[in-house]
Amino acid sequence: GPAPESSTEALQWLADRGGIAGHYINGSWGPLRDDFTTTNPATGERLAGVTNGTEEEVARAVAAARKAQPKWEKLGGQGRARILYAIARLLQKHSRLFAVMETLDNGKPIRESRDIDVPLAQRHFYYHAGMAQLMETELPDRKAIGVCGQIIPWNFPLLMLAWKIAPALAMGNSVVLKPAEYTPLTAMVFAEICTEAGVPPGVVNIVTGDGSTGAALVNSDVDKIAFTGSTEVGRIIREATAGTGKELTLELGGKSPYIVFEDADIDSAIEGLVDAIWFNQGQVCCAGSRLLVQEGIAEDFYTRLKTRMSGLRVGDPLDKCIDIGAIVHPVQLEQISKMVSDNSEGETFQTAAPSGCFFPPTLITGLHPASTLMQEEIFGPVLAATTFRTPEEAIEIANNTRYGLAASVWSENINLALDIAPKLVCGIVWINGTNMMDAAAGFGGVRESGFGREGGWEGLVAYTKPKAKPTKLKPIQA
Ligand code: TXE
Repeated sequence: GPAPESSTEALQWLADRGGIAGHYINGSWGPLRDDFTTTNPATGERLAGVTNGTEEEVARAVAAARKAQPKWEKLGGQGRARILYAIARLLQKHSRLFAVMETLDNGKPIRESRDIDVPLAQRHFYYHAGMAQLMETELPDRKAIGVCGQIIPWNFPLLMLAWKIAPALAMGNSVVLKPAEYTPLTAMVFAEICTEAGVPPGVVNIVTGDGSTGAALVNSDVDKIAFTGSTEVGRIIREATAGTGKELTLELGGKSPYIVFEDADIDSAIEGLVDAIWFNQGQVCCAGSRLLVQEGIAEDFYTRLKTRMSGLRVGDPLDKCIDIGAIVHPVQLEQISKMVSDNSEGETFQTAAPSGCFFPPTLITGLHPASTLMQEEIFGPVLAATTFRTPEEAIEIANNTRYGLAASVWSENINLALDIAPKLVCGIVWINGTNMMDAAAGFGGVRESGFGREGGWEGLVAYTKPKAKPTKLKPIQA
């Protein structure tokens, strides 16, 4: 097959910058300290030192954002659109560097970072460049929120950054973004293209660090917090912001059902599952991690699924033929292994994986809907399966969860699919498809999966606040 993608350019890029990831505040770098290390999970090699942002450093970034925001808002939609377009074009120009850096830092297959993460991030900036002008025409009675604190996870480092920064900037806000501690590197490359794109100093600030830096950002003088990550930390942030007047959006965990009826196109449903649970090693908030198959086809479906699983290649993420790369971090690997080995229920089928920070594609069938593996987010390449008899039972099992992010329904009977979709308690339902995302569609959940939408109209409005305007109604004449 083709040779693995070379890491030379990305490693040189890091070496040229002293091998340290740190803050980008008010358009300049620093301080840069080697407080902890970010590694390549596929090899265990150190990639860079990372600065653990202090309260004082976070405050400095927020102050820079505060100072820059009014002028950025006054620049108007046209002016902001021009800069968002420039960012999108630079994402394209440096797409190889972004893709390789993402794969090195996160462990995801280069095929995915190159064909999915980077193009979608780029599309997000193009889309929001177009939307920047809406403030003046379609949303005249709204204004920017001000300074937005944004905290993102490690599963889609660049894409989550794009989801957060593009709409905020389009609507005239300035931002302080904290990448996840495991994956700060593409945010560094992004900061550099902000300078190149002519983003005014202070409009985009990046502060690196762990949860303590995130907590400092939550407690700082920001006007809004936008968070994507675990439900547990989401709860802490909701408590910390309660009563402060800070706006909040939370995009949290999930345990999304993948429902296959006996009249489904089985080949498509199986290919869909590869995307639903084995894309990005299953480290996807909307992963189709609960398989519900109609009883009559279950045995046949599992047999064909196992054959397909055996064809998935697990290994070096820089190899262009690899389907499944490394788990982001040994701590995460340990968590996945423990959840699977602690479980004594059901029947487990597993393919092979190399030694190191890898986990094989896993299918566990015959689980009770209330079992731990059917209820808890595993956040790994592990599919938990059960069967159902009737559509009513499918709905009941699907909704038997504390989460509510996404769902996928597979049936050739469109009346059945359309009848079921609105009965599923979640933010997104895909019919005969899965994991479809677009900058123009609002993404988000209900229940413990969070609230607020990212992308689309709702995502834009979430970065604005109402502005009082004289009413158009005529006063009542006495
Ligand atoms: O998430 P955290 P972790 C789930 C998944 C995974 C688990 C733990 O099940 O196994 O969460 O992952 C920052 N105040 N998801 O520990 O801790 C942190 O530095 C403010 C689902 O990585 O939630 C990082 O930048 N910020 C998920 C971000 O929060 C804090 C994606 C997310 O980290 C903080 C990732 C605090 N007190 C994990 N503590 C999804 N829904 O997509 C941590 N952070």
